Amino acid sequence: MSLEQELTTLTKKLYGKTIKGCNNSQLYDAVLQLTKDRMDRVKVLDGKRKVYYISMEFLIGKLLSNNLINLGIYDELKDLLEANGKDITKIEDAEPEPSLGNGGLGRLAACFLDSIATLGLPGDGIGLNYHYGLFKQVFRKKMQNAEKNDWIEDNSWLRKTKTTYKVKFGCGTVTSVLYDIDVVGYENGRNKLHLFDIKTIDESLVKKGIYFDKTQIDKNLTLFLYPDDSDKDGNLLRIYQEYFMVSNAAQLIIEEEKTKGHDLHKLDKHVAIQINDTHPTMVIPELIRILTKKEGFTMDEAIAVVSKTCAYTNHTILAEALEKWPLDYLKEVAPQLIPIIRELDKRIKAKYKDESVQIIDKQKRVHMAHIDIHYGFSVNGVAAIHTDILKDTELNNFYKIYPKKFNNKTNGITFRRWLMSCNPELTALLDKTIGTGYKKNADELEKLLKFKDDKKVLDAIADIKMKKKTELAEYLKKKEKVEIDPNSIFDIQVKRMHEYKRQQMNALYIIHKYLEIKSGKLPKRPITFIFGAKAAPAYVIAQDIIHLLLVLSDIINNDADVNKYMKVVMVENYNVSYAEKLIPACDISEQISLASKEASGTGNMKFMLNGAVTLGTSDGANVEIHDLVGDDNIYIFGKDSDTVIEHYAKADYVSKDYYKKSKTIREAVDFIVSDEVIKKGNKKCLTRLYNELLNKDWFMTLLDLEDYIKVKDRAFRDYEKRGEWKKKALVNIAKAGFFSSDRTIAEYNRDIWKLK
Ligand code: 26V
Repeated sequence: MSLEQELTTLTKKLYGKTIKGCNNSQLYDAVLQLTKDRMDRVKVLDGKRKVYYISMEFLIGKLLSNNLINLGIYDELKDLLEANGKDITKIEDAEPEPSLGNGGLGRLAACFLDSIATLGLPGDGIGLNYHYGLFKQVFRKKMQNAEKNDWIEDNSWLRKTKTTYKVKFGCGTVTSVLYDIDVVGYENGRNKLHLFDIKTIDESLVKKGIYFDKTQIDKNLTLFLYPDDSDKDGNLLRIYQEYFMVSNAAQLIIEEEKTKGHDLHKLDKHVAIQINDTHPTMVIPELIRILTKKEGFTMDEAIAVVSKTCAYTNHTILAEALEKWPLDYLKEVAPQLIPIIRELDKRIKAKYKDESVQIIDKQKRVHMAHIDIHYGFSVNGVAAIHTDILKDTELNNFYKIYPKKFNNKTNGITFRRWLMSCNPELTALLDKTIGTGYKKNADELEKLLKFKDDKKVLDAIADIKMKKKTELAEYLKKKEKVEIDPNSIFDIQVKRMHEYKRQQMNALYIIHKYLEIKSGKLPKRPITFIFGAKAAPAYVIAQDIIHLLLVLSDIINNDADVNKYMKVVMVENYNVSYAEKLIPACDISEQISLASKEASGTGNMKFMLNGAVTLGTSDGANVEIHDLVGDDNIYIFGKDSDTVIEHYAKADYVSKDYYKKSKTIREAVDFIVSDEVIKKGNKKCLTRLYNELLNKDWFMTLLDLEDYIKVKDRAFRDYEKRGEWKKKALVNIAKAGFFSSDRTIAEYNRDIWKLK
């Protein structure tokens, strides 16, 4: 059947209408069904060994266009719809964005699933089906409000399966149900994303905003991702979610192995389990428990085989994100795991006296990462500098014990979504200029370097940038009610709101620029500063930074003397779909974390691939971007990670010293609590932020502020040398091939999973 016949049959069946007669939302339903039918026909990937990627988050974004691209029918369908007077992008708009992730870790998991299938490797994701996922961000009175994100519709990518398991908690047993989402690779086979839910979920528990009774586990377990964990009930719920996820994962993996007729004593020959950060760590004791209690293994046998099956990825060195659960909490959630965890701890204590490598510490807290490192076969960081910091500092004592377990896997991004889907214009230009080979082998992007002095190609890239900036300006006008000038420089910082990412430093630059303009020093070209970020609901200072940005945007955008030269836009509810519009339109990519703190970053790679130039610190994958593009094609500033780590070790950073020394810094910081700002904002929030910067500044904003201002001003000046800037854009695109997640996954497979 032709695509046209197939779609018409569906529109007739679903709505009794022709393609022309359907509206966009009806067409979305029909195209969704068509895509699912087509995916059913794609071969299921299999092989000797299979990887299970267990993660609390899968930030998959909308799936329609990605799936159509991977099935190879995007263009055909687009033309068919066009012939019927329909616009495929309008149909894509009808899809709700799944809310199953929070930030980099979750988006990475989604890119990885795409690449695993694209490389033809057998590998499924395992996670949870959060009904309201991560909260929806709404701005009211220039503050962030959190609302539930109701993303699941009757018709969706989720397929309810017959699989159900029992999960036993200290407080009783719940029954799970499994939903699957198919994952098709780019012109390759099919894997699955398994999302577990509970049968007894009760959405009516959520009364207002994102508040609900945290104690009714059998009703609330899969309502939200990262529910507020600032109190004990919140912590417990988090542990319930984690245990629920891994208990289901363990049961599913063992069932699949038995169905295949595999000997569980050889689990490691057929299965690799990738533990995405410490959240799924309990899969280790849970598997050991099942093998010893139900499958007749001795403890030694179970520990040996599980240790050869599980591998751990570390995504952060931030102390507050490294999970250390009180043993009592674990006991309340999963008492059956306690004897296993104690046994694992006992064996380590017998071998090593060093307290820093033990599993249960003196305060009876269980260090989840320590379980992973001792009882897994691989520990990887996510960018070269991050892995070095793990080896040399954070996990040095473990590295000394297990040097061979440590390895680096620099993150990557799927080019299907972050180039082909979000920037079809650039994709078409690349196809025409260097051929289509780069889609399967991203290194071929380097062929573009031959055109570094080709005015036609350079202008074509610049024209595409202008088109994407114009499209974004139109979108922001509708969505955020703000008018921005596509001829201005688009300077963009989009990522989770966190002090270590230093959005507050960008805000201080903006204040500095505002004061300069007020005093008559005008920039050559207007600048549009764009932010997008959600702050964890319990993270007060992060909320304050959002407030400051919204207040600045109000003051600046409404000041007739200034708004000709600069504007500030904080977009509401930044998510994957927003990223797909912002990233292709960006000129300057802000990657300004305090060196040593951003494990990798992946936004930096997406911006680069779309021809933006990075303004960043020597942190995470910025370091590798710098190495690839060279000094001329990136703007690096600030203190390096060694210096920062030394400041922490010596505890000698005093932000007030920097404030006292520099008039520029003083003026910018003081402005936060000036009458002008307080008048437009909330005094308590702004004063709290001011005091934080002045008296604590844990992430050393003021340390790098002057250098940031200097280098950022240089970047803005260089933007005026248009010919040279266009070359920078071209080099960034050409060198982005290394950051394809196909490369990353090939490395995971070569060094860790060994699937084929
Ligand atoms: C996030 C949150 C946010 C809400 C409150 C509780 C909580 C606990 C844990 C986490 C996970 C943080 C780990 C994370 O997302 N790391 C990021 O991983 C990316 C992929 O490797 C990497 O590019 C980023 O640099 C790193 O920050």
